[in-house]
Amino acid sequence: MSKLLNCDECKNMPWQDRPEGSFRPVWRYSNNPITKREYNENIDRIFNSALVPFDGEFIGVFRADTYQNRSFLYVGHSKDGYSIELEDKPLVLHNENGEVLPNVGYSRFDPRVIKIEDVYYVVFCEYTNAVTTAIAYTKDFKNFTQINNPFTPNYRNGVLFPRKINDYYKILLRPCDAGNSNFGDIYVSESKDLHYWGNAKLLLSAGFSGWNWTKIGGGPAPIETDEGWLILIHGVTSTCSGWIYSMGGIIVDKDDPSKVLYRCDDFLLTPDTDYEKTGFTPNVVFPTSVICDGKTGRMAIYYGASDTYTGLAFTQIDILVDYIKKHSK
Ligand code: BMA
Repeated sequence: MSKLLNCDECKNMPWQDRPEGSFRPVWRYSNNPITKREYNENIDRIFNSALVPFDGEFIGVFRADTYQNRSFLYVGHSKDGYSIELEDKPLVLHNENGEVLPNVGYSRFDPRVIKIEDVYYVVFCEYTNAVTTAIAYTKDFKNFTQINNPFTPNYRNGVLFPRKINDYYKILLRPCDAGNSNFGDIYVSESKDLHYWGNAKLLLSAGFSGWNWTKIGGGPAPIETDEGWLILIHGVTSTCSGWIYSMGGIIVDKDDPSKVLYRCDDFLLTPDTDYEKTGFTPNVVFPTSVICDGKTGRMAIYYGASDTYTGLAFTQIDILVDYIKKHSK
């Protein structure tokens, strides 16, 4: 029976038992999606967002797209992990010199929130001159400081590991297509101080199975288990009717996370319901955060559905790890 490591108890996390007769490793919340369209007069769609336990409730950073199709980051609150209330205004980011960074409204999206010791890091895609990965940090979700340019352009889907490994912060990065490079593979890089990154190693290439022929990218923060780091990813395949985004999973070595131990050949979740198949971008399941309960091994996975809604799905660490190992090639 696999176990979660370094994971606190989370008594009030959202949960539903696996439906009777189901043989799939991940099951959807029966009342999905948890965010609906037309949230308020400014925000049309909330998706690809990240929640964490905070003061007995939940808090997070949410991607909110407007009626002009611009993306903003908002802090949001949830008492129960199901209903979400966004703050009135987008979050404000200061750079390390204390200056407010301009928020032009098409430039910040797909946040992940990762707690390392007592600091919450928000890793997100930022579009200024070109798209890249940005890192901001906060302790209170009121004051956010953004690290000054840790990466050159063309890094996407950055995800920090939730603790240092052998004294180094580690990050998963998925470079973008530059026309002549391998499009959509995941690398792992390391840093002593979160500012200067290096020693990048290829972790995983797209195309290891039919659901990820086109590209892959990191999902929620890696989850520590007694088998190694469990990493949920998204994978994209190309069809006659366009791209399909699914969720998959791998397990990597606990001391050297560039070493893949298990690589699940099957997708874990793929678009199937109306809210995943129709919306602003059809056929998208895009996992971005997981709340875990260290006591029971329960996991609640938040994912963007069709770039329009927030979906919630459940699994249990022993079921998921067993499935990944059994279907690994
Ligand atoms: C990716 C990102 C995500 C989006 C996904 C599907 O490249 O832009 O924000 O959810 O495509 O459109």
